[in-house]
Amino acid sequence: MNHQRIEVDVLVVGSGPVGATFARTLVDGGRDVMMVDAGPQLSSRPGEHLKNQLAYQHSHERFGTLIRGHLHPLSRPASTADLSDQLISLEAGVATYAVGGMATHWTGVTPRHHPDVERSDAIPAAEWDTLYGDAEALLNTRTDLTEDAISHRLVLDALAAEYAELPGPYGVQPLPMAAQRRTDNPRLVRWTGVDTILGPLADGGTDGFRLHEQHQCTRLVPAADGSRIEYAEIVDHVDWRTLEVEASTYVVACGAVLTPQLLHASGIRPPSLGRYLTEQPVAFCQVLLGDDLVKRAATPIPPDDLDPNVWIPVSGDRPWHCQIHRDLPYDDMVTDPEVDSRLVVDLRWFGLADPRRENRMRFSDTAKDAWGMPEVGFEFSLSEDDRARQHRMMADLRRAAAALGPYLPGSEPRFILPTLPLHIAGTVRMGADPDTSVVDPDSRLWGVENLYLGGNGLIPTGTASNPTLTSVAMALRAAHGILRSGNQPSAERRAHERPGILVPR
Ligand code: KBG
Repeated sequence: MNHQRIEVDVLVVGSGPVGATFARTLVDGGRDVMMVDAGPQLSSRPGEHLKNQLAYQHSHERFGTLIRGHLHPLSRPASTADLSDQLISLEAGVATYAVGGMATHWTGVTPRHHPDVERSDAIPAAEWDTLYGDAEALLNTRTDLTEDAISHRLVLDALAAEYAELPGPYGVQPLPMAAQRRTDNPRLVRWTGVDTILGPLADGGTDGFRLHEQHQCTRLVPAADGSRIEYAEIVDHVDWRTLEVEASTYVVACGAVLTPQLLHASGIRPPSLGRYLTEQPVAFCQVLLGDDLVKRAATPIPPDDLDPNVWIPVSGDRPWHCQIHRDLPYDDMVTDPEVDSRLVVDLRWFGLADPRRENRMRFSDTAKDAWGMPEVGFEFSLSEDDRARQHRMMADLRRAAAALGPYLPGSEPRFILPTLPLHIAGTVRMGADPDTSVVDPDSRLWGVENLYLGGNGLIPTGTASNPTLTSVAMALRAAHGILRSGNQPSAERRAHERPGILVPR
């Protein structure tokens, strides 16, 4: 195998929405950026949403079959024998290895997190509005995607009447979606992918930016005193060679599981690495819109009507996120050809689990996964408080369903064991205390002056809403911080930090 040494300003590991946010911001700020992804590029424009292809626009089933092949198991499946009483299990967690990461197939649901119930105070409260606004612009988040769809209107009105007591900002409303109707053909939707975030960088030919598919970062090599990263080892699976990439700044944004895995593999093991893990329990059912409801529409629902996208946000005494839409079928679902799919609606309620230190990932020092990286496992349970909340959430799901119509036979209310939602967070959490967090409020790893992390793993709080918008907002803040700081840690910061997170290899 050949070896080659490369120098860049910034190395970004991981090309999902968060890695792309760093890349775009840093290139726009004049930095020379190399972005690598272990997975392949699946579309001609890098990281495009695969549902933009006509073949998948109008069939959840066909699209589900396609992306199932892109979901790689993260750990060896545990016996399911003892899972009957669990609202959630992580053993079936999956990751996407592809340029664009999960944005090659995501639902695009991009709500802001509730300021008190969900948001972290690691970032000053006054900054969130601007950060969210910028993140929404980058992701092309909007609330008008399905405004003229008939079933959308029916669902919106029926639920607004049912939940009339909810105050304005927390009442029934359109779901914020990172997607837009095409203007050249409004029957089609352009879903936001990483190509959207990269903007002109996705067209190629931009000085100062290169993106390499099938380039796997296997190790960050720290200096002997652990204070900085000296280079990164990248295995190029296309030309079968190893690159040593020397950068002034390293950004690792390869998901809430693979990011701590890479740190562990590199001997970088702060005390909270992989701990305080959270995931969202999901209550789910499907209904058939009731006859009385459908009769309220002035015209019949056309066969190619877009699906509804309706939201009831998290609020103080309702710590769960509600989305009423259509999405990929779960593994246990079989489509009944006799059912009129225009009338089927999914109700997905996402719950919140409090961060607890004992909920964690484990890394093996002997067993390797398919990528030659330390095999991961999970220890995760819900507290009594978490469980009580989820059962209240389930009762609320039934309330909403009753306002829409009968349950689709076989799809009655139940808790979903993941693979999805895949909203694992907290594993490299942000905070003000190096004992209980992995990165500081600038997203910089405590004690390592040139290593920044990004992604859902940084979210330190229990959350119920989809995390991508928040992670992109946090990445924007971090990237602007890198540009401002010139990446020189202050004497004050150095004094606050302690060495010792580096485990000798
Ligand atoms: O419905 C989606 C949801 O929007 C999401 O964010 C999560 O990742 O997966 C759900 C199930 O497919």
